[in-house]
Amino acid sequence: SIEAWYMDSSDEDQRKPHRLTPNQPASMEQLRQLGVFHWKLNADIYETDPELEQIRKDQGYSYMDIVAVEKDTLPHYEETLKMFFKEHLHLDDEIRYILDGRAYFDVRDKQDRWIRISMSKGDLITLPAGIYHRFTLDETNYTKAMRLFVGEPVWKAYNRPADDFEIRQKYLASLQES
Ligand code: KMT
Ligand code: NI
Repeated sequence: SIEAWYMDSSDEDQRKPHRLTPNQPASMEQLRQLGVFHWKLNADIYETDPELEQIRKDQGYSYMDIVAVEKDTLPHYEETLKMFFKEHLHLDDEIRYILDGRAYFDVRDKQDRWIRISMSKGDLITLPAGIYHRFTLDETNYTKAMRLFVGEPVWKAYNRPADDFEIRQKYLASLQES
């Protein structure tokens, strides 16, 4: 499973872990209740991995591309990272598979507290449409991620507040049931 924890509220370097003292872990069950799902795969064989194939088939992830998030290869690196770290939502699920390096995905829990999810090579995560979240590199400053999508990808992000979207209301309603 992946490690996740509640964040402190300090504004210092987003790439630091920002754990509480003492550390307050968030469990996989808590993440599931927020609609966040996780698989651990063998990223060394992603090009031919039957497990990944099966997930893509089952979930309808027809689209995929690969993005390296590092200073020398990602166009508009600083700007893009700033954008990724602004709290936002999407109208579709966000599905990311870490092929190399590390990264953090932060998601809001039901009480609007930040949970930091530590992702490294082999971690595949799905964030539900309508969840407020953000993304950052950690202090190693490098990750390579596969982006998956059902059908033609739509990357548009809506920064918070985006509460009037139907998908946001639908997401909130889904939390009531879990
Ligand atoms: C998003 O919308 O939060 C992202 O795409 C995060 C970066 S994935 C390399
Ligand atoms: Ni996003």
